[in-house]
Amino acid sequence: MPDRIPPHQTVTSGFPVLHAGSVPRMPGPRDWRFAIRGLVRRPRILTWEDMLALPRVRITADIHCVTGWSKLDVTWEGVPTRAVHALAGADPRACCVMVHGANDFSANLTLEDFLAPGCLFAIAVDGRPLSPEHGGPMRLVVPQLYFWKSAKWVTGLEYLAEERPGFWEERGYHLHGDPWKEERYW
Ligand SMILES: Nc1nc2c(c(=O)[nH]1)N[C@H]1C(S)=C(S)[C@@H](COP(=O)(O)O)O[C@H]1N2
Ligand SMILES: [Mo]
Repeated sequence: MPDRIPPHQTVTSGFPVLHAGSVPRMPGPRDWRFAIRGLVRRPRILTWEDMLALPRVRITADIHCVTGWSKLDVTWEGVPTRAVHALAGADPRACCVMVHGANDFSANLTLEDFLAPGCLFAIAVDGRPLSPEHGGPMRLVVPQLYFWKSAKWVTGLEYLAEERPGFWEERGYHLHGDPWKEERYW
């Protein structure tokens, strides 16, 4: 499958757990919140109920981690990023988003990448609810980029007029992160 595995990646059958810091204790369904702010016409705070009322999709995609492992055919279920985006009414000046996660995590994305087909806020993987280690109750999944962009334990979304580096990007990871171009570090 030479066309399927990006350069210098090795396929694994396991599902490694990787993140900075420790697994946060996330609020339960009654207290969980997701803030949409920045350059939007309708800033808002979504509850878990609000999120679950949005459309759902299921996608199957490959994971490529910048540390060199790839995992093929992972099925994710959740809310398409486009559905969340539609709620906010982005200002035309917004080019980018910062996706925020617990423990001050963040990942920057252009709107084009954030809204690419297959991008979703996942609540389940391979038919089971997301475990806390893998970002439960909800994580972002951006299948076309290295997996560090797929923020776990999401808490919100910020629309920006200029791209700004997120957590790993500030620590030397590439601003974009295309595995096919090996945009690993900069
Ligand atoms: N909140 C948060 N999300 C994060 C990270 C992190 O440190 N904090 N690390 C990223 C990195 S570097 C990787 S490789 C993937 C790992 O996801 P997994 O533990 O489900 O395999 O999560 C990404 N999302
Ligand atoms: Mo990573």
